[in-house]
Amino acid sequence: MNAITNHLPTAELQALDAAHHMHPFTAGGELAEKGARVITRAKGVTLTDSEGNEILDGMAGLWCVNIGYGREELAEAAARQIRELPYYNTFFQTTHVPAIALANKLAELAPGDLNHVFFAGSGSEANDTNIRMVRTYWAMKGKPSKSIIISRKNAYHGSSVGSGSLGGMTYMHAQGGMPIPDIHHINQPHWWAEGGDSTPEEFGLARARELENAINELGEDRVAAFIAEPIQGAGGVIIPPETYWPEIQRICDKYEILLIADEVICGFGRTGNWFGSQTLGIRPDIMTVAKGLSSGYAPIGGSIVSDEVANVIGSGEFNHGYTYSGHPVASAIALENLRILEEENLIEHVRDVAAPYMQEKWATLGDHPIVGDARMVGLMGSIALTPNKESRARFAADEGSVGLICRERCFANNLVMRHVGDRMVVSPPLVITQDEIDTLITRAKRALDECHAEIKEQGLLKPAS
Ligand code: PXG
Repeated sequence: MNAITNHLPTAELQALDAAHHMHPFTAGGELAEKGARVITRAKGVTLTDSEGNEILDGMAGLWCVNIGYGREELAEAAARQIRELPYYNTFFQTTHVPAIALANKLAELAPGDLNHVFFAGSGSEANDTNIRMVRTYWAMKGKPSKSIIISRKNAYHGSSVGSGSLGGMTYMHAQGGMPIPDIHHINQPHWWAEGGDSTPEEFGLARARELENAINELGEDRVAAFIAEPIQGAGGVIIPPETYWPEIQRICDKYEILLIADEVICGFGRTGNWFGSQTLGIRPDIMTVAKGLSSGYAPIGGSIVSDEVANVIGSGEFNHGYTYSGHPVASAIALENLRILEEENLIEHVRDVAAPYMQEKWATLGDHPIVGDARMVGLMGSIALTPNKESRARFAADEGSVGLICRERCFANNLVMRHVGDRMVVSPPLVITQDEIDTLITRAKRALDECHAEIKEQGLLKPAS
C-alpha cells in the first residue's frame, strides 16, 4: 500500500477519507460530495489546512486545546513516558507513577473534598462511570431504589449509550435505543430561547424548581443524582440566569441528591477558574473531566469524587474499569499540561486579561443587525442569530439553516466557529493574545456581514410566526 501523507493532493485525501473513514456526527453523502477539510498542522491558536490556509481556531479543537497547539514539552513528556513505561494497567492491585501523580495533582486542584479520581479515556466513559458509581453508592448505603439520574434537555454528556442517555439531545436518543432506563430530563435554563415574558431571574428560579418538582414526583427514595454542565457547551453556550445554580444547590442539599458537575468543557481554566463549579458557586459531589485535562494532546478523562462517595465505593468492590484507566502516557501528558497551565498562570491570564478583553469585543457583536444575546463567561461564549433581537425571534427557516450559513462564512474567512442551531459558539485556546482576539472579532464581523447578505438574498430573514 502506498503511504498516505500530507503531500497527496487535497482531492485525493478527501476521496480516500470519504471511501474508508466514518466520521462522527457527519452526513455521509455530504462528506463524499464536498470532501472534508484536511487539517495538516497547528501552532498556538492557528490551524493550517492542506491548501495552506491559516485558520484561527476559535473552538480550541473541540473545546479542548486549552494551552494551544504545538507545545514541545508535551511531546517530550509523551516520548519520555513511552520509553519508560508505555502501558501498564491499574486493575487488580497494580499502579504506576503517572497515574499516582495525576490523581494527587487533581485532588490538590479540585475544590472542597473532591480528593479521589477514577480515570477513563474520555468524557463519555467518565459519565458512564458516574452512572454506575452513583447507583452503586446508594446500593452500598442500603438504598438500591435510588437509581434515577435527573439531567436536562439539550444537555451534552457524551455519545456512549450511558452518557448519551444522560444527554438531552433527542436526535441522539432517536438512534440506537436510548435513553437507558431511569434517566429523567427536566428543562434547561435557556432564557433567551424559552424565557417568554419572564425576567431572567424569575426564569432561572422556575427552571431550577423543576428539579424539586421532579424529585417530589419521582419520589426522593428513587432519585440518585442530578447531573449538569455548569454552563452548557455543546447545547449552545447557555449561560444560566444568576438565580439558577444557588437554587439547584439548595435543592440537592435539601433532598441529599448527589450533584454531578460535568466539567468536561468548563474545567481547566475555560471559565477563568480551574473549574466552572468555582465560577458558578457549585459544590459538586462528583466532577466529570476530560478535554482540557490534557488539552486534547491525549485522550483521557475521569471522575473526581468526594471523600464520602469514595469511602462508600471503596468499602466494597466496584466492578468497573477501562483498559486505559489512568493510561501512563496520557497521564504524563495531562500532568505536563497541568504544569503549564499552573506555571504560566493561564487561569489568571483568562480571568484578568484575555476574558475581560474578549468579552468587551464580543459584546460589540450584539450591535450587528442579526445578532442578540452576545455573552461570554471566561473564554466561552455565544451569540444568537435572530431576525428580531427585541422579540428574541427565531427564523422561519428550519432551525440551524442560518447558523450553517454563518459557519460556512466563518470558514471562508479563516475562522473556526461552531454553530449550534442558530447560535454561534466560541471557545478559543486560553493562550489567545489580544491581537489574536482582534483578528477573531474582525473575521467574525465579516462573516456575519456576509451571512446577513446571503440570508437576505435567499429570503431567509423572516421570523417564525
Ligand atoms: N461532557 C461534556 C460537557 C462534553 O462537552 C462530553 C461530556 C463527552 O466527552 P468525550 O470526550 O467522550 O467526547 C462532552 C464532549 C460539539 C461537541 O460539537 C462537544 C463535545 C464532543 C463533541 C462535539 O460541541 N463534548
